[in-house]
Amino acid sequence: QMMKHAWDNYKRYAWGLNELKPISKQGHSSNLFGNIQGATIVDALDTLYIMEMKEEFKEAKEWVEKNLDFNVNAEISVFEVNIRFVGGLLSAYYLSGEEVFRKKAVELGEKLLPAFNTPTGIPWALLNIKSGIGRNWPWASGGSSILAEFGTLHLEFVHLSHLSGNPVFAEKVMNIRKVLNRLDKPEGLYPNYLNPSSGQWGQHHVSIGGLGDSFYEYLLKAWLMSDKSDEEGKKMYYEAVQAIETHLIRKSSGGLTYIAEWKGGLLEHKMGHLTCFAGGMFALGADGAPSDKTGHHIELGAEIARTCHESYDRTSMKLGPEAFRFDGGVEAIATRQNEKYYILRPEVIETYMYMWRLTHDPKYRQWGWEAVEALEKHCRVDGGYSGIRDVYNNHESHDDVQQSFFLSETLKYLYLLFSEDDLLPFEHWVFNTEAHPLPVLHKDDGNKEENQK
Ligand code: DMJ
Repeated sequence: QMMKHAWDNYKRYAWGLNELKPISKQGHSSNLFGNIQGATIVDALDTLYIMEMKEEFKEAKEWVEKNLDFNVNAEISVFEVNIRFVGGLLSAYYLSGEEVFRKKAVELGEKLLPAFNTPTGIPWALLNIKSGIGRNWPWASGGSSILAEFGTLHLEFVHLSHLSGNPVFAEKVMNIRKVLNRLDKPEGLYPNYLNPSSGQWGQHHVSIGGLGDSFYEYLLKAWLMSDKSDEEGKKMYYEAVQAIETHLIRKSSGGLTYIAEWKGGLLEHKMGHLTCFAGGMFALGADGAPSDKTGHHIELGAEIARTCHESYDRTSMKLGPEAFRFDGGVEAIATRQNEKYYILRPEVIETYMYMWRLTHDPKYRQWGWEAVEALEKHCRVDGGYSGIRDVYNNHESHDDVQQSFFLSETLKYLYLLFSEDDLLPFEHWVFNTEAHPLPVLHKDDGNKEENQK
């Protein structure tokens, strides 16, 4: 019903546009997608499919067939378009088998290729998909590309090669690894900034939240998606986690485990909402950890889940802030006004879903239900769902945006949290960072296809 409310209102007030403004009841355009349109439709396709909302899926598919157009003069974020559009189309294809989604995914993948035309092959952050000219965010350290952006293309690009028969996509992302493996890493950590021309790190800032997060997620998932044959991805993941544990993970005096940020060797005792995905990641990776560490990685996941739940529980609205701190006498609380907002993000619920699947401890469903109640009470409005400006206030000030990831991630992870484990089982599916499920490429898949021919 939550999905229906979000979808129906998007359809009523913003159909074909990127996102919905649920208070002003009109479309919302974000410059992340240039003038590519329909972000909510593409992001929501697989959620509609999984929830068996057949009519809605059909109308979404028809829109994609008739209107999704990449021949536009648009400067886009390579990362955002990849995780939401390429990822959304790939999942829709694998779930439904409808050829249109495969075709559109490959077409869009080809449009993204000029982003890799840099001296090192580390892609630009921004690309004009008509001219093929790329550049980086003007705010990024010394013209650098961002770790979480160029490090979050791997899963989708491996599938693009698999589905198109063209190795170029996989080659591009394998080269990113090669560049990273040639570089010295400070204390074994990966800085968030890398210059695509010189191939050198920018500022030595390290984060498992914004600017770093999904790079680590994709190392683990690349290994899982390869049916555990990508040994390089596996090694890079477990070595990175080791360095994160040593240098970034700390325990507060009140006993809460958190992941701090690292700035040139100094710790900032702050954890972002985005960082909360790491609980699920640690638990998902527990199985592949050295045998004496399996329980430890699950435990780490459980501790991060608990800390992130506290960040929700310590607000008036029971929804978590964008960032919370462990200094100046506070624990798991936002202290700065500009960190008190909640924009319908999924990461905490994502971690509950992984923890539930991997432990079946009922508290994760209880915590998920608390989030449902809070969303219904504070974010649901007549025209859809809106983010909140200050979760510590007793009165809602809505930000008037229904983010597309609310439909692709937050609602999907909630649905999975309350479903049986055999809906998208982990042995066969990995979720991209926008919660789009991609099938594990089993080692004998190639032979199977050969045999079928
Ligand atoms: C989503 O687009 C993805 O989850 C991404 O990895 C991080 N930010 C948003 C959700 O918060």
